[in-house]
Amino acid sequence: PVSSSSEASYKGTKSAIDPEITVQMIDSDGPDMTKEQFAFATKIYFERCAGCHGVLRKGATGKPLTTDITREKGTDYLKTLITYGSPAGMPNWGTSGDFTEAEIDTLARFLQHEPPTPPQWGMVEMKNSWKVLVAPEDRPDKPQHKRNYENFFSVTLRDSGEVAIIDGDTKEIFSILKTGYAVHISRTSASSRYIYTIGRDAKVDMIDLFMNPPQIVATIKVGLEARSVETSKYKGYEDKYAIAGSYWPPQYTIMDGDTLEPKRIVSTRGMTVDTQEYHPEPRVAAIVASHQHPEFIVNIKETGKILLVNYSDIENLTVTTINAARFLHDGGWDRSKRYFLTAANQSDKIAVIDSKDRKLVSLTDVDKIPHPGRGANVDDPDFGPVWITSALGNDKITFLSTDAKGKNPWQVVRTLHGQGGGSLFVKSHPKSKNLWVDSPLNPDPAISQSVAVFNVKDLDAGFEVLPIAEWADLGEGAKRVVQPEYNMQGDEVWFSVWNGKDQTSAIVVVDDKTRQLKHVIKDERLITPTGKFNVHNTVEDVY
Ligand code: DHE
Repeated sequence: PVSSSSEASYKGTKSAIDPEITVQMIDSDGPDMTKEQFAFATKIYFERCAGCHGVLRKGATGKPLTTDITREKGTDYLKTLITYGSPAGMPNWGTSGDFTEAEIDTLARFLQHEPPTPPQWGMVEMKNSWKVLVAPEDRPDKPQHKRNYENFFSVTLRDSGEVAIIDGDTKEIFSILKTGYAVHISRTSASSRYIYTIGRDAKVDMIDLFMNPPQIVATIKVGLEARSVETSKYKGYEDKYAIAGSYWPPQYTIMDGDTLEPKRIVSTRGMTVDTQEYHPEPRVAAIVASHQHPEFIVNIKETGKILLVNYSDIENLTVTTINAARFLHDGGWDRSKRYFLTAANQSDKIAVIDSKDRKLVSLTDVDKIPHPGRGANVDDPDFGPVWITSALGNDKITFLSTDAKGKNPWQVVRTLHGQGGGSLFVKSHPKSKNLWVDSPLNPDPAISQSVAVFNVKDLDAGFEVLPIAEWADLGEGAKRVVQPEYNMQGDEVWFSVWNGKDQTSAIVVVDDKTRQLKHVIKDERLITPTGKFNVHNTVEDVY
């Protein structure tokens, strides 16, 4: 159901790591190659392969490619695999025309050499990259504008490495700020005042929404490659800390919430949850802030462990390690904000963590490659409170009961069929009866350019399809409709219409009650909008 090219483009985003800074060794045990060929292959590997196979080739969504394996397989076998791909999800880089035969030969040889290793990134590198642009004492003590900043949206402009701060009340772009490379997500401080963004290049930027217009007040690089950032939300620790998780080096960094001064860097290297083998590159995936304790909940992808990092005393850091399953990716809270539900996407499981008692309460089986984003919480007419995920690998929308005292807590109580596979995000709101399901990676443009909406009160009635991209009226391009996000009031849903870098993109605002088009935000500065994070909903974990 998902074309390998769209899935590969999703998983295999070009790495932010500059191949030139890696330690390269052409050792004598691998097949012959020149220095130039080795450098070329390193570059291609980081651009196209590392996302799935890992920088050190230990494997994640893609199979391990360590030299003990690749040397046994040999050059011819590897060339065939790279050329034709595999049903397991390996793209057909040769027959697709992406690489020539000679390039594939170079890659096959390269894989039989030890992997080039990017440098580590510790306190010295962090401090060198850290800048406080406006010191806390020089910042305004109240908003310098009349806008309702709790209803701002921080919008990822992926391919320009920027975020747009859009006023949810007026739909005006208030500010566009240069952030990290292929910036990924935004999270808000507990007070709603600051937005923290993370680039794929591990650059964290801190934006002050009191300023007119909002500006970046501090910045730091916490590694070479990253996806997640979060802030402390527990009572008494509002705005005190920020945390960022890195893919490379595999580590998380706790920073001062006001200035991003790095305080504590913790490596995630260690043993996998199941076979208990050493993994040199366990990447940090989703991070959420606990509401039950002064803790961050940190998903470690390759080891399949969930860490509860207690920030009440960062000099004597307490970390509870919960064994879950490989390969942890994204997740969110149930409506009580006590249980964290997160996808172990290659194991096809949802892990459920009780953040109060600090333990795993369920590892629930679901269908191929769950991908919830933060998920959606609704009241099912038959089963009460449920948390919902859609999937990359099939059209199923899976409901897990979150009624901890009910009959089937954490079990799958309902499965609906949506438009098709290639879904990334679902969304609802406590004030809404709608459940929205996107499908941006579906190979059929009619499906990737529209969205399905279910009536929560009448789930058997099936879904309505809204032609979001058509409403945006953009002309040429892929125009993938991605990531529903509500406004603060819960009466509008915003969608990104994600087009190519040189094409026109838009944000489409739908009236939640009538499901009619309300507004299109079209502006040449809106380059490749993807994720949108409403300040109020992000602070309060409303989804
Ligand atoms: Fe994401 C969340 C990683 C590709 C849009 N993405 C996340 C999170 C992780 C992650 C770990 C959870 C962060 C958290 O909650 O703390 N994403 C990755 C990848 O590793 C991957 C597969 C490939 C890559 O190389 O980056 C990847 N992601 C994408 C995209 O191609 C998307 C669709 C477009 C884009 O902007 O790059 C994309 N990811 C998003 C969005 C969220 C996200 C919008 C937050 C969803 C939310 O509602 O919380």
